[in-house]
Amino acid sequence: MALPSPFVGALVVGFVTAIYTFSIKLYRARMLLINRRRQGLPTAPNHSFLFGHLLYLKSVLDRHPKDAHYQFGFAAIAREKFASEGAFYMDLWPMSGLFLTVTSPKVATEITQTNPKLTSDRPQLLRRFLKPITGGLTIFDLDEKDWKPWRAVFNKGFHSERMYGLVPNMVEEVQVFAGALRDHAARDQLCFLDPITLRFTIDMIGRSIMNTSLHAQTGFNDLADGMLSQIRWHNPNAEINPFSHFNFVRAFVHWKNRRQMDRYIGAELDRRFQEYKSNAESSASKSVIDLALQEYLKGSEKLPDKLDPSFRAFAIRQIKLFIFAGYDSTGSTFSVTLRRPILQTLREEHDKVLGSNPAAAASRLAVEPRIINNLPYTLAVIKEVLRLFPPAGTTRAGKPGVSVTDDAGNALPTDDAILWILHVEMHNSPNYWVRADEFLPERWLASPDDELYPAPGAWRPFELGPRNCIGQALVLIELRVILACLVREFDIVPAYDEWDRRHPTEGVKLLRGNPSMQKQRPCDIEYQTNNQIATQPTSQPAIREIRASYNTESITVYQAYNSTIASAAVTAQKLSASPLYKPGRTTWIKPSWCWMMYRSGYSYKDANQSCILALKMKHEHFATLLRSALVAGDPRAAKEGGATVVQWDPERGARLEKLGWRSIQIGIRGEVRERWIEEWIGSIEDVTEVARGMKKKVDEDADVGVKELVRTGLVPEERLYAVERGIVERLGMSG
Ligand SMILES: *[C@@H]1O[C@H](CO)[C@@H](O)[C@H](O)[C@H]1NC(C)=O
Ligand SMILES: *[C@@H]1O[C@H](CO)[C@@H](O)[C@H](O)[C@H]1NC(C)=O
Ligand SMILES: *[C@@H]1O[C@H](CO)[C@@H](O)[C@H](O)[C@H]1NC(C)=O
Ligand SMILES: CC(=O)N[C@H]1CO[C@H](CO)[C@@H](O)[C@@H]1O
Repeated sequence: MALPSPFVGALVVGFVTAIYTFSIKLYRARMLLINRRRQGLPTAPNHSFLFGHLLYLKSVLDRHPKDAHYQFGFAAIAREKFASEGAFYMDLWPMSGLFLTVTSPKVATEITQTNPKLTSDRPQLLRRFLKPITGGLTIFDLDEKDWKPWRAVFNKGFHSERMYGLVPNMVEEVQVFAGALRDHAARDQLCFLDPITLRFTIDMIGRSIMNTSLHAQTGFNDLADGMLSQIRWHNPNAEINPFSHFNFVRAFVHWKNRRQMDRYIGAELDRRFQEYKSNAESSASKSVIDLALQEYLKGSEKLPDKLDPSFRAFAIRQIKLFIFAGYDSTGSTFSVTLRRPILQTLREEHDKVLGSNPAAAASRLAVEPRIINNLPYTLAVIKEVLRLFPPAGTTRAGKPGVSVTDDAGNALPTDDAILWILHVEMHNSPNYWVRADEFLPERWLASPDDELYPAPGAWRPFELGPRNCIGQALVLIELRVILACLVREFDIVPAYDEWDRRHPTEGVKLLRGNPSMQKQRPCDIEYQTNNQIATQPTSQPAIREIRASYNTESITVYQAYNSTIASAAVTAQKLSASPLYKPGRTTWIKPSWCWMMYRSGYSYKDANQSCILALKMKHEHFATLLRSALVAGDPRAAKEGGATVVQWDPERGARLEKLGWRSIQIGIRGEVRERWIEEWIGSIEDVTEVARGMKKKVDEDADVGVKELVRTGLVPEERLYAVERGIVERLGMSG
């Protein structure tokens, strides 16, 4: 009996080869570190031949809170073992490779500013980290030769003088954000600042980079929500863990989001290009992409019909990178700033420079953007926050034969190493800062003979040298605008202790005695006492706008049915579950709760409408519905085969009284109706009891208002829901 020996033979040979290759690589990786240790250079302790420093790193990380970024583990090693060198090697092969972690400003200066062999090239590792977000190379991770011309194209767009022209647009977004904070303040509940800040940041970036309103704060948008999903699915450990790429679900989600974002940005670019072509001189927008486009096309004899595909593809990736990087730095910085307790001096400066009425600050900034340069203390606060909480570190690729000199005078070869400048430790180290742990904006206003005066090169949140952050002027302007508009209206109080009391967990909670290094901790937003804005009524809605209850996942709409149909639908989580369910030619949905109450008489009016169902839909499905919709009676409906109609009925109050504006009713018919019923309804909930509870409360308490009903959960909170620019007119909202 003969075995299929050639096959087994091949298998054995393959296996032996794999082991052999692995062993050679392992040996080579480990010897890199061992050789450096033998030369007496600073290398992390507890190196193992099999695992390198992976187990050691794990044992250090185990001393930290679970949700802390791994950079804090590196920071702990730097502080405990290598304070006098300011740099050390660590062997993380096969996860990444040999790291040379740098915390000394002197070494960092050599790497990013003074040694031309090191200043410009990024390690491969960074590409692995960014690829899921951007889909390819950008000016952030290109090698020097390819990077230079692109940087020049984008430099023009980010020139600080131009940035002031963007302030009026920024102010508009800040107003929307202030509205969200006001909602939270009125509700008097703990909330997470990060999700609202993140959407706000995306809107800010949309305005400044693309001159577009993305409405991420108030509704669904392909680009904004694609990026948010991308970030949710992004694995920050991808930098040190190549195996994270074997998650196929993640790979699919990333691919899908990327396609969705690319399409959106691509269409926007094409529009800009056509605008530019039709009138190159008058293009008024100062947004980064417009200026980059002008710079790129400058000097072309004759403009091509279509945007050059290679520029287009690069610009798409680049814009995604700006959004990602901007969200990370602006969002987190500002989130931390607002949480600082000592804001009194800041408020006094704003009173003095912007006038004593906080409500007037926004309009003042919009007409006089350069006034932010008269806010030195505000800038000092921002710098101090960026010192204590730097948003990122930086990396460069080591080069054969090139060394750097550490604080103890050792020459450290950079060959084969990833050079990582660790801002968190450099910015917080008592070696380089006086009273390093204290939040002291004064140090940024100190004179050079003051001991608080910062040491040169020790503050590098935007890095220094040729590959510094291209967006730094934008970020510093944005943050000042935000603080100037908001600090006098709100107090944002961290509620970490209360959170921990309510959600007790095992394990370490504090990082260097400080909880605010971690994300996802809630806070309490309150109005600043004696505030003049707080007493103003919130503005009245426009005559026609969509208001709905929604979150990042879905939007809620209502319908009423009789009990047979409703209970079958809830049980099966399918609207058509009951055989008695016979939708009419048109089935109407409604995002306004009070209008549903009016239509169904709080569920008491009509036995056929005695059960109120809340149907949740994904934003993308809701957006698809609206895209094909027309106002009832629009003559275009006949031509297009009119699947969906909308109607604007007078909105109702809690007592079903008519209000001065209108709310939308959407009638779904034809094939779309089938899709909606079968595929687009995400979940079905019977909310009849809420309707009846509301009626009871309204009947019993003549004084109760909507705000109180919202607070007690009898009326869902409905907020402005922005629609895509292109369909405003079709929906009859432009008049
Ligand atoms: C490192 O090794 C020493 C002894 O060689 C041991 O005492 C110590 O616990 C180890 N530390 C870590 C973090 O593994
Ligand atoms: C609900 O409506 C269906 C058809 O419209 C009817 O056959 C059924 O009896 C009704 N159920 C109740 C409880 O009224
Ligand atoms: C409820 O609907 C059914 C079927 O459409 C109809 O026959 C019946 O009269 C309706 N009942 C009421 C109270 O309107
Ligand atoms: C949506 C948006 O921000 N549009 C702006 C584009 O740029 C022009 C010129 O600066 C502004 O007037 C628009 O408001």
